[in-house]
Amino acid sequence: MQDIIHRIKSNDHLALSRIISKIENNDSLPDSFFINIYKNTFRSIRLGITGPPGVGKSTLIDGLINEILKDNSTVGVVAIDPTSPFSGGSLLGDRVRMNIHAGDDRVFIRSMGSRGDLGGLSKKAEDAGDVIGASGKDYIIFETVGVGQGEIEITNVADISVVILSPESGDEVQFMKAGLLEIADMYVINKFDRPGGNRLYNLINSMIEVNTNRNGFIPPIIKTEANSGKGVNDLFEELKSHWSLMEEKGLIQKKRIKRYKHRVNNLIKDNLLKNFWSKDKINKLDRLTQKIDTDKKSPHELAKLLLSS
Ligand SMILES: Nc1nc2c(ncn2[C@@H]2O[C@H](COP(=O)(O)OP(=O)(O)OP(=O)(O)O)[C@@H](O)[C@H]2O)c(=O)[nH]1
Ligand SMILES: [Mg+2]
Repeated sequence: MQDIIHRIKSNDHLALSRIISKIENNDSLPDSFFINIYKNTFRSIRLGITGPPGVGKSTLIDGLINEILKDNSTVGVVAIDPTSPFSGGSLLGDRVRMNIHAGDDRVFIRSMGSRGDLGGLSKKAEDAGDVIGASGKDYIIFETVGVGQGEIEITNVADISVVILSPESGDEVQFMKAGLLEIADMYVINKFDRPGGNRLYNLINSMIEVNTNRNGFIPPIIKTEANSGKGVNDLFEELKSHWSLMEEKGLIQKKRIKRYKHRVNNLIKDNLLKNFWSKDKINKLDRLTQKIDTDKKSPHELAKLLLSS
């Protein structure tokens, strides 16, 4: 373990990949691993990029990677696919990107599938973020397809959440209803070359106004054409200044504390549950649930019984 920790801290991408596979597969890593790397994890800026399928998230992230490199910084990308039970290491598009940057120790790209467990995915993403952070990357970008509640939770792993929409996605209102309006620190209208960009801009603008963002400032809206690269530099500059502004107002710290508490809470929950379910209790649950038809015992009663046994 000491060896792999050392390799991660020296930015060995193979070691990063190995450990992230373990995280993805639910192979338990000792607490000492996370304790050991923690001090190296929090200098990275964590960006969440969320939006409907096909809106141009990956293309935009490619552009951001170039901007980050031009800025003499380094980056790790985690593409999270909640729809795929497992990624096998990479999604098709991401594999292409990985090849482009293969051998470049400034860029680490990785996909993660859900293994059918959306709830656990944000924990995995957060752990993977820590591993990448420990390698010393300046930025960590999480790409997630956002349509439902589970995905929104994933966006909570970021310091800044960017919501991407496009004029052609057509489901932008639906999408906003799903709660993304509450989490967006910034909006991007990608595919601005397509008709309807201005209409979408006005729509988002009016929705932001009625919602007056919880932290007293209005999320910017950036227009991009990711496949030609237009606007990508504006987006990067805006991200940097938004980061400074949020940090100055203590909002990054606030988010990080919230995330920290959430993680502690989940770790305690996992730990308590693991200790709770002894063989005896599992057997007891199996036995008692055989007779639910005749016993008519409510789940509440059964839970109480197990808790007190
Ligand atoms: N016209 C136009 N097409 C774009 C633009 N940006 C991306 N595309 C195209 O849109 C398609 C989807 O782009 P991706 O970057 O894969 O989109 P995504 O949001 O990552 O997709 P998923 O990860 O599958 O949800 C590709 O064919 C891109 O070339 C743009 O600004 N304008
Ligand atoms: Mg993508």
